[in-house]
Amino acid sequence: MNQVLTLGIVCDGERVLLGMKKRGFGEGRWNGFGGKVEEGETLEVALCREFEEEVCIVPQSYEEIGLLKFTFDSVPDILEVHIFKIDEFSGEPFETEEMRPKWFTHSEIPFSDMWSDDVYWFPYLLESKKFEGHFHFDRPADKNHEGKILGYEIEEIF
Ligand code: 8OG
Repeated sequence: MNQVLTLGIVCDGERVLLGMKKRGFGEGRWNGFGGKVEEGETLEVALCREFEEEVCIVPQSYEEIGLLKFTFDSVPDILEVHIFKIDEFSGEPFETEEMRPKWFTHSEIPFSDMWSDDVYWFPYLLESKKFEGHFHFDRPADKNHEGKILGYEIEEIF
């Protein structure tokens, strides 16, 4: 079964807004904000709902800039993550039970404390280039183990 998720990164000039995941899947890592798209929701509605729940802001101006597919050895499921670049939002970023937000300049982005694939595709996002990518891992991530990238491809799309 394919699982569809959103992930939004707020970009404000030289800064990006990330959140430290405080609990659950991805705990202890910095990431953008997002999550599973629920039945009947559009990607945009799901994105805005997750932002409001996780960091108390609502995206106002955004575009889908990337599509990432994640596959795993011996698992038929594909994870499809739609990446949004957000240029404007309403409200003020606020810490919630799930996420602690923090602004990072481009040169400070903490890749060693992020998902291991992020270092490959963040440059496209930061340069506002549309992209598609596929990462194949040895296993799906769980709480204690992220899985190892066995292969990947990523390309700019026009
Ligand atoms: O609802 P939940 O917290 O489970 O959603 C997971 C979030 O993590 C969702 O926004 C999609 C995102 N995500 C993955 N895999 C990866 C990844 O490899 N890198 C990054 N940066 N985010 C990911 O599911």
